[in-house]
Amino acid sequence: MEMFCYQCEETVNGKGCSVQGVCGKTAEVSHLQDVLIYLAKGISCFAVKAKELGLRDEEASVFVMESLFSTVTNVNFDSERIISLINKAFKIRSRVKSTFLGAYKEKYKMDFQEPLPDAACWEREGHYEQLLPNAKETGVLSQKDEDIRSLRELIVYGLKGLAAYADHAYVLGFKDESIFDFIEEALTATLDDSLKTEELLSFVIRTGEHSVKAMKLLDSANTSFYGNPEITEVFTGTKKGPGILVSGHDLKDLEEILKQSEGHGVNVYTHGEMLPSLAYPALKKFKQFVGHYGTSWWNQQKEFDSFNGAIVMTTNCLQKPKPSYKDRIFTTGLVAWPGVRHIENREKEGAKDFSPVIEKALSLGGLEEKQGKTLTIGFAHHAVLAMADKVIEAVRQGKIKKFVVMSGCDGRHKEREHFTEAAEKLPKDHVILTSGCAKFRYNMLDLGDIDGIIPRILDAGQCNDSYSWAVVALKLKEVFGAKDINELPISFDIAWYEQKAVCVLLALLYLGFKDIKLGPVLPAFLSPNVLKILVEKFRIEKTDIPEKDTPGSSSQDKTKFTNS
Ligand code: SF4
Ligand code: SF3
Repeated sequence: MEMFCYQCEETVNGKGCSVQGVCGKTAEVSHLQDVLIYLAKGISCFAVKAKELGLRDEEASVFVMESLFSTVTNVNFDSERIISLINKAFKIRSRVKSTFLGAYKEKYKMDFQEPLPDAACWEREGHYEQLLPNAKETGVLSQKDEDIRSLRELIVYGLKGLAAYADHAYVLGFKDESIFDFIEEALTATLDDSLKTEELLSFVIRTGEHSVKAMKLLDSANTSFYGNPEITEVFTGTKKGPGILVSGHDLKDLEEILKQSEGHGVNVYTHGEMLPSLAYPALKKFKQFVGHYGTSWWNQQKEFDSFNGAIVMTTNCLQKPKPSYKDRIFTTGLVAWPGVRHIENREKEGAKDFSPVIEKALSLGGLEEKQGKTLTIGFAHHAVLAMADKVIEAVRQGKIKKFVVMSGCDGRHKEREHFTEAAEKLPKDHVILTSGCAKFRYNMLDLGDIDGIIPRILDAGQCNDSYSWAVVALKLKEVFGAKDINELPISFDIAWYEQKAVCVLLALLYLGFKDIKLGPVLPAFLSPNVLKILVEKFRIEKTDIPEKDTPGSSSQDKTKFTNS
């Protein structure tokens, strides 16, 4: 069965996965995800029209958001789960449609007559037999114009990342209706054949605008619930005894695991993107929350194999579980793998039941004591702004010549060694601002500090905490009275893998940053013409490896903020 997906950095030959995903996605799952996104667009089309008549359907908006999130790379690999989402999508689309048609008739005393896009009408309800033979009609390649396809997919992938962040905030009770509205408006725009390059480009930038909103919303949700991250030393070895390893980005899942495992004699560790949770006061207070184990997602098969405890994947990035740990890994939320035990969603006010995870950890005999290096984390905007005077003084005195934002994702490609080498080679007066799992390429390096006060690697947290670097940049702009944010001594070398990084990139473009380096390779979904536009408008460049390009070695001299 053929498929087509080119949404992530590891796509086959930098062109597209057409037989099976490098990520482990089967052709069947790929087709089903295409159908789900198509139906989410159809729901959005009616939701936008219903809102014009003053009618909102929050359940539909949340469903659209979660459908987008479910199709982010390395989230859901389970056909049965996606089919149940598809069947729900048909029901929701039909409900939103009849709400709209009824309200229209009542208002205008006539039936709605305008033509509708295919995604609003496409009907293949049922199981594989009905869905799969027709799924190609809904896929990426159904759009024949490669530039329109490229812009539409750029919007959809940005929306996927944005939806993931908005969903994490929603789980904590934080929502912003303007984000729901934009997601639906933008998905509808990707069905509109009258929209050409300029109009679609404006949706690309507006996706960046709403990405900033979503990251800000999630920042408010996380800090309201768990406090502002504090500068924290993290143990990266293991303690003797039973353990649970929690990976992904969902802090509420982690909080419930910590509450439920208290007093059971089980230690809890973070993996991958969960590392920053050890800096939140309301999470780090748990005595059994002992530290961090391992590195980033793509090392999980090796690292989970040697972690003799229970493992919970709260979001991406999940890889195919090896038989050696398949019976001790659990998924939850939107994450799924066929045959892997899933912790079901919470009912309204209640908590998820993580007792099977705790029982599994206790049954395994536990881990051995192992030493590990200490990591210092917790440099989100609150902590960095608290030491703003010192940072500004260091810039004025020329002790810090440049900040290099090296945020984003990690991945398997060998070219990513560039980020380690680049971090090692940076001049001693350059400070790395990091967030996301990209940091695992250099966060164990001893890069020292500036004046014994400011570490040369400041880790703000998860990929969504890239928001912190926007806050810090805007503060520096204000303090130094810069007219343009690009005058600041900040450069960007963004590592991308999946669609959350697309959301972060679009957020930076919306904020006006230029000369962003993106690597290790440029997205396959950017057609030559669309890439040309992005290069002309935003001066985006591919990260060069490595002698030609040391991050921070921008052609522009940005040293005018020093006193000397
Ligand atoms: Fe391929 Fe990436 Fe799509 Fe997976 S998400 S099928 S690796 S392009
Ligand atoms: Fe990493 Fe998946 Fe993107 Fe949250 S865990 S940054 S790749």
